[in-house]
Amino acid sequence: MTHPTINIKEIEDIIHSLDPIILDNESAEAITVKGAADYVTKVDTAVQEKLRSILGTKYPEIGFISEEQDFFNADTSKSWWILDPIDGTTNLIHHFNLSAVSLGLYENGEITYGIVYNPFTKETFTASKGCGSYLNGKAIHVSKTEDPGFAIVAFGSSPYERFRAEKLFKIFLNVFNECADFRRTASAALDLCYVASGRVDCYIEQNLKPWDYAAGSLILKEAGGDVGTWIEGESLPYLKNSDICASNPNLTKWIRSFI
Ligand code: LIP
Repeated sequence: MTHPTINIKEIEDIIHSLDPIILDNESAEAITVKGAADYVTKVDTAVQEKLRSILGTKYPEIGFISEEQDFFNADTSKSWWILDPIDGTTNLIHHFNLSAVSLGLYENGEITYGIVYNPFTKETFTASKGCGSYLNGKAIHVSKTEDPGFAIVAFGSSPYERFRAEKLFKIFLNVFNECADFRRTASAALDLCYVASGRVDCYIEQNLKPWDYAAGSLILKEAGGDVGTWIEGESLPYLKNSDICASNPNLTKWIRSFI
C-alpha cells in the first residue's frame, strides 16, 4: 500500500502506541457527561491530545478535526485528519471491549486513507484509496449474501437523539421482519469495518458525525461495499454529519427500500 502524502507504517505504529492510554481502566472510568447518554472519558481526551501533537508535528500542512474539540472550520479545500479518539465511548466505560480509534485522511473532497483500531481485540482495519482493505495486514472483502433472509444487519439507535426513535424503530422492525437478525456494536467505525470484513451484511444509522464514518467508509468501499447517505445518489459529505447506509452490493437495493 502506498500513499503520496503520509507514511502509513508510521501512522499504524503511532496508533498502536496508544494501547497503554486506552487500556487504563481508571481513565476509562473518569467520565464527563456531554449530553443525554453522551459521555467523554479521560481516555478520549488523552488520545486526542497525543495524536493532535504527534500528527501536528509530523504533518503541519494537514488540519485536525476531532470529536472532543469544540469547533472545527470545515474548509473543504484543505486536507484534514478526521479523528474519533474513542468510537464506542459508552462501551469503553462499560468494559464492553468494542471501542476503536478511528482516523481518516480527507483530501480533495474524499477520504484517501483510513485506520480503525480496536486495542481490546488487537484488530487493525486499514485502507488506502485504490489499494483494497486489510485486517491485520490480510485483505478483507464484504460478504456475498444475496438472500435478505440470511442477512445480519447492524444498526445504530441514535442514543443521543431520542426524538428519532419512533420513526427509526419502525424502520428497524420492518428490516427485522425480513432479515436473519440484528447486531448493535455501538461503534459506527466498527460497524462499517464489520460490513467490510463480511461479519455483518448491512449497517444503517442516522446523523453520524464525520469522525464516526470517515475512516470506516473508505475501508468499506475498498472492501467492495456500498456506502452512501440515506438519499440515493447523494455522496458522503465527510466534513458534515450524515445518515449512513452501508451494505454488500447484493443487498443494497433491499436495505435501501426501508429508509
Ligand atoms: C457513537 C457511535 C455509535 C452511535 C453513537 C455515537 P462515540 O460514537 O459510534 O455507534 O450510535 O451515536 O456516535 O460517541 O462513542 O464516539
